[in-house]
Amino acid sequence: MITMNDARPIILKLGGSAITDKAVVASPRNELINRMAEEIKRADLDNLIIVHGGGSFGHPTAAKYGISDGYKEDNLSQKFGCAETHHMMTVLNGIVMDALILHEIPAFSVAPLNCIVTDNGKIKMFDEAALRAMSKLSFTPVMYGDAVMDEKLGFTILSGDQLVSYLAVKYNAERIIIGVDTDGIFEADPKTSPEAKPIKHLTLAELKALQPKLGKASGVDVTGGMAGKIAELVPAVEAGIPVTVTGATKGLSIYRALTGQSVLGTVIEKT
Ligand code: IP8
Repeated sequence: MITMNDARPIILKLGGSAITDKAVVASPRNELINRMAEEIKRADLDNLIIVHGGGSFGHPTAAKYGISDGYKEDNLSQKFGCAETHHMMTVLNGIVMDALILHEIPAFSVAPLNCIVTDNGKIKMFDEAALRAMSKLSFTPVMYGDAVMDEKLGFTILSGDQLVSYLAVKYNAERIIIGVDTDGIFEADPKTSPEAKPIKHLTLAELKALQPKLGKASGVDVTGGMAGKIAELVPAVEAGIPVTVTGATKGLSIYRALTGQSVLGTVIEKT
């Protein structure tokens, strides 16, 4: 008999700012991606779902063709741009998958374009059969922010953060870990305000109050930088799922966060 894994999942987001150089189009941070894969392997979890962001692969193409705003009638170049955006994401996903497979993690790539349809930017339909079957056998599904088909807009961009929040609520995740290129959330954007102080803990109410002050992302970002990320995470926090935002680019934060140890960064909880 096959043993089924029904543990609550841990959802790990590898932020686009951590896995790519957002200042240069289509530039993966290979060494960092490999280090993250090493940390994920070391944590040795059998209930992990990974989602990664678009960074300098997805965002520049999506911005160039206005993909988030949807299909403008008879705009052939925009259709090409939508296809190119998805393709760029599959290229980045391939690089992430290379690292995971190299580290002998039983990871399967699951393209959101092929199993999700949104309605005005929000996930409406998710064909979860494959993901559920993978998780039951303790494979690690790897999804990503993607260009997806949308019932109202024709197509749009689904952010990795909306996906993280959606999956967390749907599968009652144990927790969410967001790996970024700063040590968590700061009182203001630390890249433009170096004196900004890091925040260790946020309640949902504090998070909502802070949101307008958070920075837009550095580089091109069609899904709204840290403020956009936080807005997408609210439903998961409301559902009682704790979120840890930590630096993925140095130390062993990903490993430590995955194994439930304290990390430099911000913990967001409902109360
Ligand atoms: O980096 C957006 O995902 P995110 C993906 O998680 C694309 O916001 C295609 C721009």
